[in-house]
Amino acid sequence: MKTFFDSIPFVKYEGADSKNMLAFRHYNPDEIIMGKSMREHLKFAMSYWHTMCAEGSDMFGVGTISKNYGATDAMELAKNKAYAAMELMNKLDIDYFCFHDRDIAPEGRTLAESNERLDVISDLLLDLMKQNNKKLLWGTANCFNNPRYMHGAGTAPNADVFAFAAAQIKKALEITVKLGGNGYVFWGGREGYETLLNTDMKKELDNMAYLMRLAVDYGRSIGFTGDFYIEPKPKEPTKHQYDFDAATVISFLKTYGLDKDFKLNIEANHATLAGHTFQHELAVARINGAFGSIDANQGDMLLGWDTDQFPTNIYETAMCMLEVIRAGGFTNGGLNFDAKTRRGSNTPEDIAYSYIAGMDGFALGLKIADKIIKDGTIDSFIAERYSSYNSGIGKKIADRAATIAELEQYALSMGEVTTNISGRQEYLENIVNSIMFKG
Ligand code: XLS
Ligand code: CA
Ligand code: CA
Repeated sequence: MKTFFDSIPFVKYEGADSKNMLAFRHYNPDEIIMGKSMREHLKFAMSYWHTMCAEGSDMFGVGTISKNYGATDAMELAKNKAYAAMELMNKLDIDYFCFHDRDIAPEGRTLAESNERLDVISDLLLDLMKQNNKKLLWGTANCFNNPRYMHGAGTAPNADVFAFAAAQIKKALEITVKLGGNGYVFWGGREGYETLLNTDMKKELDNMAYLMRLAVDYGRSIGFTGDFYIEPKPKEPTKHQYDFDAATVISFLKTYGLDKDFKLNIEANHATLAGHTFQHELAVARINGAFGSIDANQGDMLLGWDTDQFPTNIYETAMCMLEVIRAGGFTNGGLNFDAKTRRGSNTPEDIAYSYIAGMDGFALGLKIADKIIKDGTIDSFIAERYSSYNSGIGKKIADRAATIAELEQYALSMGEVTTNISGRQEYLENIVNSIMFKG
């Protein structure tokens, strides 16, 4: 097999004391935690778009790292990328990847040509996946990059654009099924609006839901048994993204009867852009039975845009893994590193350092979440905090057996509430610190 990452070794677990920064300190794939290996708990995936494609350009400058893999034409590039992807995943011990249609094969002059290119590259990927024991976590269609999608895809005011998007999604679903993917993502790229002076919001939402319904029906008809996901994001590129946050998306799914087929793909950076914590978004998904998959990254609290940084904040990974465990773990989903190295981190080794940091970050998060659960203080504190619902008037409320007149009678005879107790936030924060850090 052609090789492209000669400076990156096969990364192995060496333990917390290792000085080798091209080794895992905490991610020990075979270590058993709560009855499952870390590999099974974490289900790491590589994002094809950032890792294999993006060259570090931003609106102030061109790329700083080449991702042309020695190719001289677009299809050779796509093929070399597929080989390079396998090599990198092997070296980093990553089992899964995620892609947009246009990440794996370049768009052609016509839809037919684009589809032929997808056939060629997906044939190659299928072979390479078998040889290298790699799996597709989820696929998606890039319905936001091409100028045709300037006003949206499923929400476009132009029916021809809607039809084109539907055709593109149909093909992306076929490729996802062909490669054995267990997930298909809708991230609403340009599904939103800038001004109501030119927008019929109701028509756009109705159309977006209809496109999803068409995708579900077609996907199921060709044997896709996995999960469809919506990935919430509040802004960027449009001012008002329709899939603002988990609660908004769940309400949309229920309104349009799509909640049986769709779960959520929660991205950390999108959560914070919506003014929520990552943990909040995961909890909203979980309590609504919509927890599906995760785009693992982090934003910068000082920047108001989607920086897609590799996740190294251990408080965040720990609280995330606590939610994943509470949700019963991943089924079809996993942890996709929708993350990129900073523009100034521009060598192949930086890609390895970044993934190692992210994987170790989540391995530590998993271990800490396990300790928090075993320690039990947090869970029993929460249970105790609501214990007034276990007896007396509280039990009646919990059983939904109280009348409002009875509650009035109870309140009148009580006089004033004298039973409120401290929420002990700082005490609990210190408990978490004492579990995380032994000094
Ligand atoms: C962009 C999104 C995107 C989706 C897949 O902000 O994170 O990359 O994950 O289309
Ligand atoms: Ca994402
Ligand atoms: Ca993002």
